[in-house]
Amino acid sequence: MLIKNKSGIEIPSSEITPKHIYLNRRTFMKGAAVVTAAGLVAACRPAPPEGHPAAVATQAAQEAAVNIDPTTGAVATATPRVDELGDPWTPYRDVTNYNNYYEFTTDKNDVAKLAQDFQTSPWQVTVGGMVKNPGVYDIDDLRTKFDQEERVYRLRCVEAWSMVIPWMGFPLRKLLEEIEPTSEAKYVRFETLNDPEQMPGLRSPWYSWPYVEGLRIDEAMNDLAILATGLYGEALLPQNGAPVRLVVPWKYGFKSIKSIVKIDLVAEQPTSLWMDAASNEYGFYANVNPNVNHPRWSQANERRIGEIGRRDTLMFNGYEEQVAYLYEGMDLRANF
Ligand SMILES: Nc1nc2c(c(=O)[nH]1)N[C@H]1C(S)=C(S)[C@@H](COP(=O)(O)O)O[C@H]1N2
Ligand SMILES: [Mo]
Repeated sequence: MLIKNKSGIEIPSSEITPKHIYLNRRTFMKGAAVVTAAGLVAACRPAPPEGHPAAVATQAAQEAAVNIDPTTGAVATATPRVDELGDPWTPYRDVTNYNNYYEFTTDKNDVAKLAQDFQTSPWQVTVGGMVKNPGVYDIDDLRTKFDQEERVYRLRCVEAWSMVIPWMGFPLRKLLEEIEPTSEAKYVRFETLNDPEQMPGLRSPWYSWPYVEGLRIDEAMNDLAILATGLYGEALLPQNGAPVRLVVPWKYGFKSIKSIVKIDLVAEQPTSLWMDAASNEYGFYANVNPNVNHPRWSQANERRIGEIGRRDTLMFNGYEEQVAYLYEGMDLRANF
């Protein structure tokens, strides 16, 4: 059965999961990580019969919740493969095969193929504008100068699907501290490579290329904002924005601009590609907010890739505690 929502978008009823079921699933996944860690230590214990809750839990955990060495079956590390809410990492094949990257194509399932020969080396990022120390950073400088850390973040696309992605990268703040914005600088403006030879999507006349995004300086200084150079412990693939892209997990995915070649500190609020394309639909802030709908669809819930059903969308994508201070006193409906 298809259910039409207010804006006329059809959602199969099978995709709508009651809250208590997904909350249970979440608790289950948390438990599953523990079950497996214990279960595999006692490796000789007889396996529970197939279909038995313990067997299901173990299998689910093996697939999603812990690092298993595929050859020996041993737990490779004790790190559970879940985010801080207990949500499992989205499978690598989904993270690397279901992408938005309009410079290549608007078809999410075709980006990986069209981007496979994209040249990400040599690569330089020009950093300037209102800063004391402008410069050109080679991608290798960015990788070696700044300690790379793993950050497991939810990515919520404005189209109402989401993933959990283990990024590798470093806080954007570290770069800003090095280049020292002057007192006139109020925003950070980012630009993606604009190379029609390599990016067939740039032929589309609907967008004003290059892809541009921006953050207010205090947002850019928040520890959650990172420049990512890898995911799942490996270098980024072209479809995910290689060799370096922004990740701002409390904002809709389109703010997380890919394949950056230019970063400028500026005084005026930058106009992003999406604001330019449809200012009534995409604002500068683009904070994930279940209470403010997109003009054409609800933002109240989302489809987590790899899951059946839908889950409630969380304020600031679940990062309210870390970022709400940035917007105190602001009308989030007007500043959407
Ligand atoms: N340059 C550029 N960056 C981009 C996009 C794009 O089309 N071009 N798409 C954005 C959107 S809409 C989303 S949801 C995320 C998707 O990131 P992923 O494919 O790595 O999951 O990238 C964002 N960054
Ligand atoms: Mo998106």
